[in-house]
Amino acid sequence: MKFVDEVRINVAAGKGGDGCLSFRREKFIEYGGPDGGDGGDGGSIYLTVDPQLNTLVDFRFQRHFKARNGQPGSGRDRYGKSAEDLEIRVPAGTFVYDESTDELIGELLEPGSRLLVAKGGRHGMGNAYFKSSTNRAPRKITHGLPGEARELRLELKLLADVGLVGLPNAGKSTLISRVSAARPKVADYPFTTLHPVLGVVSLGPDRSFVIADIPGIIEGAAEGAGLGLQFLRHIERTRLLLHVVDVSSVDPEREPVADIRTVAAELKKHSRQLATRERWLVLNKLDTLAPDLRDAVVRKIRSRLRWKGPLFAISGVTGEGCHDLMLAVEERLRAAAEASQTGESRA
Ligand SMILES: Nc1nc2c(ncn2[C@@H]2O[C@H](COP(=O)(O)OP(=O)(O)OP(=O)(O)O)[C@@H](O)[C@H]2O)c(=O)[nH]1
Ligand SMILES: [Mg+2]
Repeated sequence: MKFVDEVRINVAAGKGGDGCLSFRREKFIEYGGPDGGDGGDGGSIYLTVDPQLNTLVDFRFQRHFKARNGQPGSGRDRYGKSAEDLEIRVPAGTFVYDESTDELIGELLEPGSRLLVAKGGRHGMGNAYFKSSTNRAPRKITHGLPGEARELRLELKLLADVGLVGLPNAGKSTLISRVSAARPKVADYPFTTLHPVLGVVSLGPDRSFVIADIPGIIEGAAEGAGLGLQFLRHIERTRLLLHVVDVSSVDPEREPVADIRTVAAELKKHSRQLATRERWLVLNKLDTLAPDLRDAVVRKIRSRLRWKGPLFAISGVTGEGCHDLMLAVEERLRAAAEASQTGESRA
């Protein structure tokens, strides 16, 4: 069971620009004084919180970060330009460790937090700097210093955005394996999943969310039947539930509808909070139905339940409909996050 998202990244700050060795050369001035300027500072690297992010998966696409070097100084007392600092965006709740020493460098808990992780090298001095009353023509300069470089380990304690609920064998673990890197055990007997498993669904940079696979729920679970409802606390803080339903071999006249009601009733017994949480129906194992029957089965379930909410028909085994479902989930989560943000800023 892994509740922690973890990545290793390399950061290298920029080197300071060297000081310049130069003397004024102008017509009619024979011994011009030193005019070599100082270099610029190398860019530093900071981590900052981006409230839109909720996982570290984007670091799978990019692991190496390098800030620019400072420019060297030049003649005529011109300073080199300092390099801009580099900001790396991470989700709130990220803990930052130095990988080689295991030292906790800092934590980024709230929007606005900023942490220096690699300091840029200091600039070198040009020879103009070393001019003095005793040395009017110094040939001395200093070099810019190297920037700090290190390997960081970022850790984020994951909170699930989406919870999978359903009867045992409905195909919850199959679905999470299909859409994320999580690999819970899948088997054709009930209660294969004994502990919640989290997976990160990544649809591209800045478009990811966390999904939780939990054990199946059966009738009487609130009273302790099966594995009980204890594990539901793991999905208490999700925004959305995907209710996975097996529509395969069972009699389409009645079973899926009864199954759906059973799970809904148990959720209600557990907490009002979960019972009223936004819940989408995911009719699974579509591949087992003859193509010309599928529409009818889906329509029948919808009408018998008088279901007004979102409903998807998928196959976790063939993958049919899974990507579209994830896209819709991501869109919904994004809209919810934006709505709560504007709500907050108005408050
Ligand atoms: N044909 C077909 N079989 C599926 C599909 N999804 C899951 N299965 C099968 O259904 C059985 C149960 O799948 P799981 O993913 O373990 O179900 P679960 O909901 O996680 O079950 P528990 O962990 O016991 O609650 C396995 O034999 C799967 O191969 C599907 O889309 N089509
Ligand atoms: Mg399972």
